[in-house]
Amino acid sequence: MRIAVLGGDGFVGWPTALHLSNLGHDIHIVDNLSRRWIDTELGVQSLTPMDSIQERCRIWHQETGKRIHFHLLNLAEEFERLKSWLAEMRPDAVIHFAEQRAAPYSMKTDRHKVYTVNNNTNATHNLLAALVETGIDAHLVHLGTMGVYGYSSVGAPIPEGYLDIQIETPDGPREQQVLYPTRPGSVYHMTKSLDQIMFQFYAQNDGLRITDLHQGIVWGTHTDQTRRHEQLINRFDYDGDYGTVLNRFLIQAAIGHPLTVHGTGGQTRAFIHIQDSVRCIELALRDAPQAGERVRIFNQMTETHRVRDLAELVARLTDARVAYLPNPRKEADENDLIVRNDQFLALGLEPITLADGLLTEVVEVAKKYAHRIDRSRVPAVSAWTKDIAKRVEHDPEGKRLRSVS
Ligand code: USQ
Repeated sequence: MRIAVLGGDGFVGWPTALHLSNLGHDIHIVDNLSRRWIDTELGVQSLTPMDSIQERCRIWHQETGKRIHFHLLNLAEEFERLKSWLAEMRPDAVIHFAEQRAAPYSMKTDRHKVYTVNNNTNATHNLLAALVETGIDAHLVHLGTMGVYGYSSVGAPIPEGYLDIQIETPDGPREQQVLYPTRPGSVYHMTKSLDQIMFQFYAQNDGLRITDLHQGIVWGTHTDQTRRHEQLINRFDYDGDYGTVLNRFLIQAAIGHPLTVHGTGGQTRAFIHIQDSVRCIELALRDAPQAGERVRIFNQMTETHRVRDLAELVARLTDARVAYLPNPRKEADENDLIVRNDQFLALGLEPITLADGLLTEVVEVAKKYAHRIDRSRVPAVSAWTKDIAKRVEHDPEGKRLRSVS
């Protein structure tokens, strides 16, 4: 298949492009390199040394003889170019990762909120409108998030996208399936909730064939392909905005930084290893819906864990210290989470779990590149509201206190 990977320079996009190229697909990465610009804005860099996208593609060709093509294009702002590009390339499938994906970044300031909404909703809508206009019958696979469901304890398993409901009508009760009510916890998560409505409309109105993957928190860094050459290495974020919780704990442990648990650490979240993430995308691609079918929704996760349990697990493995900090986010202190993921299991996914020994691999990677870490960028300081901002901990290591004593 000819596959367009939109956002193929990112944390999940890059290993997905490699995985699918390895399987023999003709891969075209479309990216505006915004993630690299955001690193510059924030004054941080990936823990792992990441080459330019052109160099990465060159090394892949040198290693495998396969080509990955790169196209510089801004999906959210260059609608006409997107349309002509699609008309020329006519992909069989489009994988859409091209969105700003960090909740803390989306909550930093009003400017970051506006950027995230403009970028994410325009990117998605431009893509949908361009597919209709060019008449391309590509299977669109979108990277959504488990966060669209919200994290309040409901006491029942979260279904895969749709909720069975019963409504009272004058003729008696009637069964219906509706999109699971969304309850986003950040501006970023809100944009993914808006995406769901756009997908529903375009599938119903224009017969677009769409799969939405509600992904949990990705952990790990290497996949079978990124391991093949030092210069194919994946990016790996540790900073307070882009680093995600389990990867952050593992990196913090590697550099002797206290593990930064927000609040009581009672938040339960869904997780998936990066290797399973790329495998799920392959499985979803093979199982395309027909035109006229409703949006197919998968929960792309393999296990759930409480944040403090993860911190304690990492602390046991590495002798790290756990620091319970004021939570910069507005979220439930404690929640339960049970999630259905039957569809991927039925398609043959064999989940990699935390028990599989890969936690120490991440610590080893972090130790190798520890010299690239700026410790001052480790604390998570983006606050969800102005009131919360007053209590954010900028100094979990207590350096300021030590310097005056
Ligand atoms: N947390 C800590 N300490 C930290 C960092 C985070 O306790 O140092 C807590 C947060 O308060 C939160 C939980 O860990 O309760 C998860 O935070 P996260 O940064 O790992 O994940 P999140 O902001 O939800 O976003 C990430 C990805 C996003 C993806 C989402 C999947 O950045 O792109 O959509 O995970 S999910 O969480 O299932 O919605």
